[in-house]
Amino acid sequence: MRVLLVFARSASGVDGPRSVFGDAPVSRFTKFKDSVLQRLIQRAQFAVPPMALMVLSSIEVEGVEQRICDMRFDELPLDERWDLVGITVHTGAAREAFDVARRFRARGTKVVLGGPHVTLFPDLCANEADSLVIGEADDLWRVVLEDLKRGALKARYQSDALPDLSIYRPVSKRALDIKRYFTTNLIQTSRGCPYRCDFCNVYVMNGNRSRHRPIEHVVAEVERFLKEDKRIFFFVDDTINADRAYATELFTKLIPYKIQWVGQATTLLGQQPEVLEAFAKSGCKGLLLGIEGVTDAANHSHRKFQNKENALVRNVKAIRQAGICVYGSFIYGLDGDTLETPRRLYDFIEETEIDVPGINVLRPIPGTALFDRLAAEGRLMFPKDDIYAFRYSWGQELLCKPKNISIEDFIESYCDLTKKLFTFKNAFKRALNAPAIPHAILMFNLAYIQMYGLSRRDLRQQLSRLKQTSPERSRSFSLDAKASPNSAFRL
Ligand code: B12
Ligand code: SF4
Repeated sequence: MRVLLVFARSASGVDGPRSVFGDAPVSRFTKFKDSVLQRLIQRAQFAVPPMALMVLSSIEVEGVEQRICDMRFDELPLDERWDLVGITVHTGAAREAFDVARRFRARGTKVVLGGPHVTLFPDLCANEADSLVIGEADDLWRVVLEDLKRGALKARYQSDALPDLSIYRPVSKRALDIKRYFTTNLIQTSRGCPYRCDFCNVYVMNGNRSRHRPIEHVVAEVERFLKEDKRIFFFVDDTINADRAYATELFTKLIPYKIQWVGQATTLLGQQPEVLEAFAKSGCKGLLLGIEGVTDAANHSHRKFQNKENALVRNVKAIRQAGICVYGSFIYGLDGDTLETPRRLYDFIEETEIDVPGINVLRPIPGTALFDRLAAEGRLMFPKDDIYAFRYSWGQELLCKPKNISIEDFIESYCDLTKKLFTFKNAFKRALNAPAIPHAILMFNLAYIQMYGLSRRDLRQQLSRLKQTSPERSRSFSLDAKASPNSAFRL
């Protein structure tokens, strides 16, 4: 039996930044430059394989052959015969995923959907598939494939408990075209998160505590992966240092393998010397830190309590001093933010010498506590019930009204901040200053000149469209400053 696993690309963002206002007039040169850079950025920067589909295609069932179609690279093989098509559905790319489902179903092929959006909104997905898999599918996928063989596919698969991660489940790369990716060494050591930031839903989908794979399984995976691909490793865990003892033991055991790796950690790492040392010695070259806001007021307004204002600068500096580059992930537009925030973000980035700053706009993902709250407060700028309205982009559109800043001031201050941060001079300065992987730091910063330029163009386009819409619409989005000071932020 032949099973195809599909990863759909999103409308814009890391899968290749494109304007979300495609019909807005731009010069021919800009059009050409955008399309060249879009392809370059997609290939060079973020092209890692979809881990969920690696996991599913590693589950072996006799008589079943599984293939991956990554739509960032491949055309859909619509004319081949498939016994089942499985599609991973992310909320911001649900439109694309459902479109793929419809095209296969129109040809009589059975479709099963899974992934974060299905886990969060099974009822909204039911009409788009023959079968749904709700939640983590490590055990359920085998059941689906066995049922397929028996011709007895069920409408829903869901288990009462989260999968037991202590079971040995080796991840294989056999369904991947290894060469096309930036790296295929993706490893997940844990699932779930002990925190509850209101703009996130990891703790809802994967549980509110960390569950770990046994250390020996992870070490064996590193050893096996190294035989096929010697490139950098990406530990996809959301908070790789959440469990200090586990992280210290795991990465100490990885020291002899002399790998290079990147991952995602909390800022508390700066206060965990033993973990930091194990990370640095085992080849950690860069970490994404979810800093979000630089004040307690901003972070606490979104239930992010683990980042303490008075420790943030020290923690970031400690991590960089250990030889690890920092990708600082910030959010502008948090409820505690004011027009003073861009200057504070800028000063923080200068003081800590963060290697790659990422300035995100607050995005209410459906299914998060933030989404529900903003919907109740009437601050969403898209229809609550339109599941297609929320799409992944690169901060190119404002999706909710900031609490203390008018939309106009917000967009202008965002533009000023990102213009000042992402320049050729800063890109080279950050690369020269980087504690490790200077080429990657340069590449990221250069790509961001283009990507944030696109965001500015699109946000201004959104603003001018908002101003042109009917009086009721612009009044409901309140373009007039409610509580914002008059002085727009200028650097
Ligand atoms: C690694 C990662 C990335 C990487 C790699 C993405 C990639 N190419 O795979 C990078 C950094 C590039 C990235 C980018 C983005 N990401 Co991301 N990312 C993650 C992260 C941390 C881990 C995902 C992962 O690999 N998990 C491991 C696999 C094994 O687990 P899984 O994906 O949950 O899959 C299981 C089940 O869902 C299910 N399943 C999944 N697919 C399918 C399909 C079928 C057919 C079946 C049966 C089952 C099934 O079975 C799997 C095994 O149990 C998650 C957070 C998290 N903890 O999940 C966020 C997460 C997936 N990302 C998210 C977001 C928002 C983004 C971005 C939009 C960020 C941005 N602003 O640009 C982009 C979008 C890119 C894109 N098109 O997907 C959100 C998605 C929310 C949602 N409701 O859809 C998450 C959940 C984080 C969050 N805070 O909410 N991301
Ligand atoms: S943002 Fe990070 S720390 Fe907060 S709940 Fe999500 S995964 Fe956990």
